[in-house]
Amino acid sequence: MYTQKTDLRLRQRPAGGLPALGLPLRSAPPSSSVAAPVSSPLKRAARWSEVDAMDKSRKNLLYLFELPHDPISLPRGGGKIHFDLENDLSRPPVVATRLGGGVPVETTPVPDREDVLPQNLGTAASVPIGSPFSFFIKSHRQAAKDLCDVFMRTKGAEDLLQVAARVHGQVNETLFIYALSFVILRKKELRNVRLPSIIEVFPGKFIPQEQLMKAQLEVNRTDPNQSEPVVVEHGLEFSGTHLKPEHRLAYWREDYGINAHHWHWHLVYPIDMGVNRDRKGELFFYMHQQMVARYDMERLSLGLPRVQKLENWRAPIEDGYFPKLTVNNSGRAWGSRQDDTVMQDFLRNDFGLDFTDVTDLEIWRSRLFDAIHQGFMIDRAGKRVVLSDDVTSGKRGIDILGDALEADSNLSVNSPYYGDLHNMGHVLIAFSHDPDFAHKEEMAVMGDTSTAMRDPVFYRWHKFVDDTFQEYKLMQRPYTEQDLNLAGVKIERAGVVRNNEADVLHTGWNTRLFEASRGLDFNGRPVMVRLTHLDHEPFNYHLQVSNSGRGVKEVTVRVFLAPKLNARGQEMSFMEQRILWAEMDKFTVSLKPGSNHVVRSSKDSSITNAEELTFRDLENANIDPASPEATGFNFCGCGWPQHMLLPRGRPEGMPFQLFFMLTDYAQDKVTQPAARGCANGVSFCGIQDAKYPDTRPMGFPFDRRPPPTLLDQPVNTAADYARLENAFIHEISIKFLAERLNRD
Ligand code: CUO
Repeated sequence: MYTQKTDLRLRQRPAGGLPALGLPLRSAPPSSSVAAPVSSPLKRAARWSEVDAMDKSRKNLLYLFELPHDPISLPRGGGKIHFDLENDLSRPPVVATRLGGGVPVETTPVPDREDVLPQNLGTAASVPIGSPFSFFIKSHRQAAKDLCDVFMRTKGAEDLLQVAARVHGQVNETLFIYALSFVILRKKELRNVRLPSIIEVFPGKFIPQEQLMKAQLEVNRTDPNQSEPVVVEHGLEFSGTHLKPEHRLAYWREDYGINAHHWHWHLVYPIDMGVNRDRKGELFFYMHQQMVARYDMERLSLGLPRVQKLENWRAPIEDGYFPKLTVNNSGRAWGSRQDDTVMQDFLRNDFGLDFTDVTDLEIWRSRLFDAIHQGFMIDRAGKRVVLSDDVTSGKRGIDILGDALEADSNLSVNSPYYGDLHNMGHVLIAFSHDPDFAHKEEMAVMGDTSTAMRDPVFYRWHKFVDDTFQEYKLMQRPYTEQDLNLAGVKIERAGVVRNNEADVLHTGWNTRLFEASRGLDFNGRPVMVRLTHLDHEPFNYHLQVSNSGRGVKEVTVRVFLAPKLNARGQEMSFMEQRILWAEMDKFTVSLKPGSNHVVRSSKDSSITNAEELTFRDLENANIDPASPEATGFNFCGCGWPQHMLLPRGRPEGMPFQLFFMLTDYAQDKVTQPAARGCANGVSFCGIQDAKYPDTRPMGFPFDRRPPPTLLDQPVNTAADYARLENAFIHEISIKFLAERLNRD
């Protein structure tokens, strides 16, 4: 139900957590200690006005993310910001009425320029405005590349602002936001610019049409001069009823944070964009494997069996999905899929994509499996490319396989031969309701990285993808005692503490406000949406570690979580539990000789992103990037949402196991220059412009089958790894408190 409220507090930030952050992050004043020619007051003033102008341009970039479906000349920032386009024939008359309402308006003139004429944008305009954009579709990727190239050619914030403002309205809205985000993340001079949450940019991709309509009706009903926002609620009903068992997980699949994370991940690890980040193919495997593991933990919490891979592409897909979302602001709906729909050959002519048959997917799969079992791929010259994770230089096999399976056609060792399996799987599923365009239906949510995780079939598809990677991983030799052991350090005890209580963690419902009126126009009125989501009470890991050496020892602490019991209520073998282990944290500590007490907050997890940044956060903050408190902000929105760090568990408590392992940091360490910026959620997102900061294969030590024996005894369960002194396994309970969660 919608209600009108005046309470506009966004969710409270955790104590000692991050203060508001935003645009512009002010450049530090020129340091007096730097030897520089003495400048006159006039010159100094000129320099400061340049700095101010740069800040203003950076700040105004934020407003290019507002109202992506509306003309750029429509006022933004609550009516305070206006882009005034020279020779803008499309300028709507409504602009005039919205300006000059007593609010001081900051106008940015946008002159006409040649380089943004349609003929200079390559294929960027080929994706229709008002329709979905899919990074899984090759022609759309090309359009994105062409637009990113135009934006990348700009020089500085002001130039990008001018070019982007002129391109706005000429290209597909999602494509525009994608390209703008891509460039901001990659241009050095824009390193301090932060992206607003994708939820506020495209509320229609996160909030069902019904709620948005309620907000519009409420806006229409109330006094137009009222400045208080309309607030609508969304949750926990989400997209279906519990008649279907799968709907019990809708709160998880439709969570705003995991979908925003997935959008961001594909933005920072794009394919076919000429981006070759360190271990990109391997991270594609690992990040998606971990998402499936977390989905399985949630399923087991609800008494549902683990997800089944989608491997027979000729059989009906049992579960349909009806997203109830709209593609644009004219109410066009995303495609939906009935129960028992069968994947079919892709025969649409509206995407500039070659027709692709289910048989093509089957052939690519078969070739990939041949490569996995033979231990090599064949490159375009017919040469063997060996697949092995035991390499001393060059790419690991998992990385090569990831590039070929995802696939990145520039990085795949043989793109015509190994094809485009994972991407085209998304596409065939996303169009299975209208594969030949007979019904003129839109793409379904599986086609968009910010919506795909809503659909139950996403996990079945990715379970198949992961099983293919696991087939490869099981071909690798098991780790030896030497690989797993670390002499001289011993975990004496380890566990978790929440609010002075040991080993019992709490989950439940919390809410979060987003400003829907930043992305959609509600007659210029503010509209907030209150989303209900899973959350947990923060906790600390405690480890008692002894170092028997004479010197300080630097170690990597690896922390994993998995359910103790399977869906039948039985304890799991090592192999059954192996790919259920979810990484919770990974960090480095220096152990002094003797006894050490290590405490680590759950808020500092190596997989999580602190919080989605709203437009308000970005507008209100003003932080010097050189200040110590700014270091916490050096991220770019990638990372698993902190509120989804724990699986929900059960009301009566559910047994989980924590697994801790210490490894030698001297061996794990990656030598690289200190990186600034975009360095949180590193286990899932890496570090921008730097190598992935851990030399071990991702998922170590659970990425391979165990050795038959360890310390002369058989290995049957994960607890057998804990025979090593540098490892520890510990049982905890996770209790689901629903509305009774302590939200302080
Ligand atoms: Cu992220 Cu299939 O790669 O969704």
